[in-house]
Amino acid sequence: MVSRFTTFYRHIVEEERKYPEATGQLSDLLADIALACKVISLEVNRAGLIDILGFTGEENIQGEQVKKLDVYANDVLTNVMKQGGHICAVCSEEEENFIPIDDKFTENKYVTNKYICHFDPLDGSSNIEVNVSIGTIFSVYKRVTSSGPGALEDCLQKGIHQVAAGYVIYGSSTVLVYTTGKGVHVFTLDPSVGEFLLSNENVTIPKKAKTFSVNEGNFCKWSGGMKKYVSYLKEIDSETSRPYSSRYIGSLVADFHRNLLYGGIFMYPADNKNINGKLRLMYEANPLSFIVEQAGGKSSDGNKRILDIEPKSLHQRTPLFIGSSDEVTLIEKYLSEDL
Ligand code: AHM
Ligand code: MG
Repeated sequence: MVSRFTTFYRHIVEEERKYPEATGQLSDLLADIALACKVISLEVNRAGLIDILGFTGEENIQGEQVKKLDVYANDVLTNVMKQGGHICAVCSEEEENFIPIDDKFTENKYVTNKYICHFDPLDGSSNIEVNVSIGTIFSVYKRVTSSGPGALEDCLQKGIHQVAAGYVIYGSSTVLVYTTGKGVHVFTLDPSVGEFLLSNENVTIPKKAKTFSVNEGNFCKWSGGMKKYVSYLKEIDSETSRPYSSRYIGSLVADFHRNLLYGGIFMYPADNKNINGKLRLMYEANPLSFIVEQAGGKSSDGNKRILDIEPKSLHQRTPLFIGSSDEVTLIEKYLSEDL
């Protein structure tokens, strides 16, 4: 039963307690991410008021140097991660290279930082300045090296090895969704107490979709299979509830979240200009794929499971088809007929 007073921290600690070997580092790391996102949420809400949008390097009315929101979000997350002392490297969509972090020395001994964190600090950049929902996406892996600052091999792991993933949407309210591989849980920020409170536990995505989310402006650049599939979704057929509704915000987190709750498919395919699509494997596709699978949905690059892709570089792009499982299976079929 959903309790009004289950905070995010209490939820993750209770999950971790089920594992006697757990040290608590993962709970603390996730709590640090939630803290950073609360700070970002405040700034997103204040952005219009204090006139900081889009003015990197300029002064605000208090005469302080101000930053663009995406730079601000990146700095907040990176600093909180560095201070927390649970991770040996941070990888951000905003940074070209990963940032290695050394082990910490406390109580006269070195403590190995066990985790790696990837994040897209402020996803939906084209919506930042127009007051449309944006979000933060995060993903956590266990290191594969034994100690010291993290190395590239720690950062470049397949999505299947994630130990936690989630996102925060800064919308009509601020919502945090996470998984540690034991279901998908949703929390809503109560600004009066400053806590994320549990609003929905063990969320599952409907198997069938009624909506599709894609940037149809790119239609002329798509492959034949992709064009046929989207045309199929728009045909009339009462048995399969077609035509589907089209919903596209242009913020992946917001489009994904709606589809997660109501059923739907989000697509960002390859096209003849971007042969690997637009979205990033490590910062966007992998974390959302972990979540969708935990919710009973499916995620694919059009041909194979996203979580099985061997990453070659931190900023690698991938086509993405994610959401209700029946729909993702069907688009894979359409795309295979392209070959
Ligand atoms: P960003 O990380 O620069 O914000 O880009 C990712 C965003 C996603 O949130 C969204 O799904 C997609 O880009 C929208 O792209 P487009 O404007 O090409 O439809
Ligand atoms: Mg992004």
